[in-house]
Amino acid sequence: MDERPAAARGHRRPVRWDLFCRVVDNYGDAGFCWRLARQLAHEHGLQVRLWIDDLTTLRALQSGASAGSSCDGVRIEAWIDDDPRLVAPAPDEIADVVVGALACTLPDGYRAAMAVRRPVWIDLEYLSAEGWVPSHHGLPSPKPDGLVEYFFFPGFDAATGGLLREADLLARHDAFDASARAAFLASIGVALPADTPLASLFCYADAPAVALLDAFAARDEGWRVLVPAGVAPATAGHPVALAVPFVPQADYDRLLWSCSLNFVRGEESFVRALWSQRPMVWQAYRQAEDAHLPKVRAFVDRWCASALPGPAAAAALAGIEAAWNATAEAPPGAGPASCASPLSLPLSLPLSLPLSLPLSLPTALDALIEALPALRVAATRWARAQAAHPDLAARLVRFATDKLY
Ligand code: TRH
Repeated sequence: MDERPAAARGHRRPVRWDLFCRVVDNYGDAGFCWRLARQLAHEHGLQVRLWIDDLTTLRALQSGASAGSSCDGVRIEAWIDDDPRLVAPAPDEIADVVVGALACTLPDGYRAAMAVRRPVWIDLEYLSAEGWVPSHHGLPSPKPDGLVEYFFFPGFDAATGGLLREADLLARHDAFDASARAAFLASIGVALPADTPLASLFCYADAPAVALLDAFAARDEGWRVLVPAGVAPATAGHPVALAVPFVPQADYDRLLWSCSLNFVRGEESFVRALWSQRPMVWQAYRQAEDAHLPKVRAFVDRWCASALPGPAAAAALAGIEAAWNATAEAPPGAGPASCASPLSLPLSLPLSLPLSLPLSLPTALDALIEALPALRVAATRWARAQAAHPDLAARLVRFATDKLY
């Protein structure tokens, strides 16, 4: 492949980008789009409009975000169906690149005007570590009016769209020293001896959060678990829990870096936890018929195959992922927070834990804590190696430039 910049390859540069975001629920849609929009503006010098249908959710992540204003280099627009700029835009109001984030459907009027303007049109999909992703990434979907929509899949290897990562992320991580950590923790109201083992908890309402905190409490290291406001309300008052504010998105990395273990969920916090170089446990967004479990399995397999934590730590990660993502309807005989559907591991790994049997959450947590040193080394190895590859925003810009008509 010709690796020269687009201009050197004689391509014109797509400068105006429209990013459409429908907030289905939670924070992930807005969080992913906001991070991408800022990066396209900051690092690629693009003119980005973020059309979003739920500004309240965006404001939880970025204070001051309001419709019709510029924030952090991005023009924020309220996606309102009867906005004349969406109902009947002039062709030259259509951007050079139009991104329907997370498979959202574009507004009809805007979509009709695209037939004249002929922008690059990208359906930016959900992240998955599953094996089918590389063969679907970049596929065209030709339309009757001659436009082509391209599927762009985030992912974990070179044949996918990659993962979002700001250019300075690892440098900011490395500069986050003990005094920066103490200052950050103080800013969110955490005043504890510096050697207190800390975890953070971001999970869905159906996670066995109280059982997890009970399992931490049963250990003797004095673990404390930071629980952002609005997350796992049933843990309020638990002796291990420490209530902290739901921090702005720009501070969430610092929360992850302050802990030696992070529980995350969805896709956006999951990717940030991967870059945090700390061991983490992921709760996938639950789907009908347990369709999320193959995603968890694929992630564990892929991560262990590239991070190389060693067999015992890999087994510990698989065990906690299985226990934490188990469905509420456990099989007869299994405890409430046990592994209903054991996850597979790469066949090359000799297992040290009996993963064919359901693991209780306390057993899985004990094994995980034992494995933390190995997982931390592996997490750092994984992040350093991955950071050598272009991130999602860079791959997206390159992809769009190559597809210009
Ligand atoms: O909020 P989520 O559960 O979002 C989910 C997923 O994206 C899922 O795939 C999608 O289909 C569903 O929504 C509709 O989890 P996620 O993706 O981790 O997004 C959380 C965002 O919130 C992320 O940008 C980090 C941010 N965050 C903060 O900014 N401050 C905080 O204190 C916390 C806990 C999170």
